[in-house]
Amino acid sequence: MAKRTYFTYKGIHLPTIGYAEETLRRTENEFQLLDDDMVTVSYPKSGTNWMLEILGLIWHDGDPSYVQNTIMFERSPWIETVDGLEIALKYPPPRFLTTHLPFQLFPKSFQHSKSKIIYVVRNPKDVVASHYHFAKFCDALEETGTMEEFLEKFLNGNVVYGSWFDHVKGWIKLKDRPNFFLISYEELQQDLRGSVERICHFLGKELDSHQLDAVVKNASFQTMKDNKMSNFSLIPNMDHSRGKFMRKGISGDWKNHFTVAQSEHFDHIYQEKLQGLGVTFPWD
Ligand code: PPS
Repeated sequence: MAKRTYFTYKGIHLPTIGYAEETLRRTENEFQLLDDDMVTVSYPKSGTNWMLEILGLIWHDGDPSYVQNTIMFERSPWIETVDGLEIALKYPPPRFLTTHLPFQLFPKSFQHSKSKIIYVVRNPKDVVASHYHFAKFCDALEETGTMEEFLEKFLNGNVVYGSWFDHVKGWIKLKDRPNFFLISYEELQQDLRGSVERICHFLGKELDSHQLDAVVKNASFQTMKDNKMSNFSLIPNMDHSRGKFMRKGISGDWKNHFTVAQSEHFDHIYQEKLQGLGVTFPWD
């Protein structure tokens, strides 16, 4: 296997596999967002693909055949990746798009568009645990080292897509805009049906109670785990014998990985960095 490396674009680390400076430049400066675009935005490992499954199901009235027959990066391409940008450019509107980009690298055309943003956020400690395991088998990601070493890198923003704190702070600034919808992984877990109803409302899509039930059933962890179009088993550059993308799908797994001292250190930095954010998350 080739040595895993990142390059840096405007201060943000990104994998050399699947990404290129020229694509990032085009995405930021040339890509035209359309008023009817629906963009899922998240920091990696926050429940992005869960949201894509939910959106694909909502858009097809709960019928799972679309998400079972179309791979997730075709359903909702990542606009900052080399292949994703090309798919997005050929996508007939209305488009579902995805990105992990921090706000400052998002397409500038957003300023003049009414495109809808769904921002998915997750307890950063669970993001750490999820990334730590994902990096063991995803060849695009750098080796994490020990949990202690990875934690320091994460807290310093020295990881892929940069600082979690800056990502959240950058995007949360949009929280009062009518085309911005904030939802957490934890809310999806606590009340998936209610969350789906809220997402439908935001998208202006009405579903009857049977259709809602079908979305909830088909977006469950187990159903997604069995869906090869969503469970990453068809994605290249991954050694699936070393781990699974659909790993645990729970909240609080960080407790199995952090020491008490690591958790306290994390809390200290978290409070310092997110002071005055004006938003309370389910894990706060
Ligand atoms: S990525 O690689 O950045 O796009 O990953 P992302 O999709 O953002 O996040 C992956 C984590 O989401 C979990 N997941 C789910 N949890 C509950 N229910 C469903 N349906 C679901 N689908 C995905 C997935 O298991 C990863 O979390 P961990 O903690 O590693 O299990």
